[in-house]
Amino acid sequence: MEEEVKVLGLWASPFSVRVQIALDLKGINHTLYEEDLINKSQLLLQSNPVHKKIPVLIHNGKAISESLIILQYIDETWPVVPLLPKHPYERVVALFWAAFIDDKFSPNLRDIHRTQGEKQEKSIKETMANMLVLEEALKERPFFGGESVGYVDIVLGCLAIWIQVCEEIGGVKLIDPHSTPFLHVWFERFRNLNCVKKWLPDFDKLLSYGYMFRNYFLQQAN
Ligand SMILES: N[C@@H](CCC(=O)N[C@@H](CS)C(=O)NCC(=O)O)C(=O)O
Repeated sequence: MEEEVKVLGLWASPFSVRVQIALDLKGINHTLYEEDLINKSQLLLQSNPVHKKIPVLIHNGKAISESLIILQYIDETWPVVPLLPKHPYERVVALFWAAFIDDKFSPNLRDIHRTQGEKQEKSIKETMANMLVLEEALKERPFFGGESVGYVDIVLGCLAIWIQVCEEIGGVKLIDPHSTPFLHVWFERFRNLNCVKKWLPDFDKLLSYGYMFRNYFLQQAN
């Protein structure tokens, strides 16, 4: 049967890029429908009525929301090149780190981008501490998934270009060859994979986009 695979997403969204990379790794072609987040499409509102957020994967007419859940769906639907380990313990360890990245790491990183002054300084400190936690979790392995790229690599790797944007905006080094040497090498390894480099946003383009949204959020906060 001919598969119909649509992604409602946005080039700059790390959550959306996660889905594109996972599909690519599995050798599944998709069509990206770029969303305007200020003026969301009817298709997005109907497909994700609870959160009204991208990404949404629409597979043969069925909609799946939330990037971490979409990655699990992709992994189970197309088991070739597994993302999550089969062993129950290793599997929950990967899910644990993905939850840490989205519940703790990512909100602090986002605040470097969206805030200034004391609030920004606090989020920089917390992000630096979280980077050390992730450095310890990775250790000397080539990937969080072991010898090859896996679930946690995709979850964190898609945020790494945003980490670089936040380094520029916050005037700080977060992925540092001295304080986080394993993460530093890991990110270079990850971004150079064929299934990754064609979907990761261009740094300069993302930086301009980041500054535009930063100004918007700072104005909203006043
Ligand atoms: N937990 C969600 C987060 C997705 C998310 O934050 N999407 C943003 C774009 S990066 C969005 O759609 N924002 C629109 C809005 O909040 O109205 C996931 O992992 O899919």
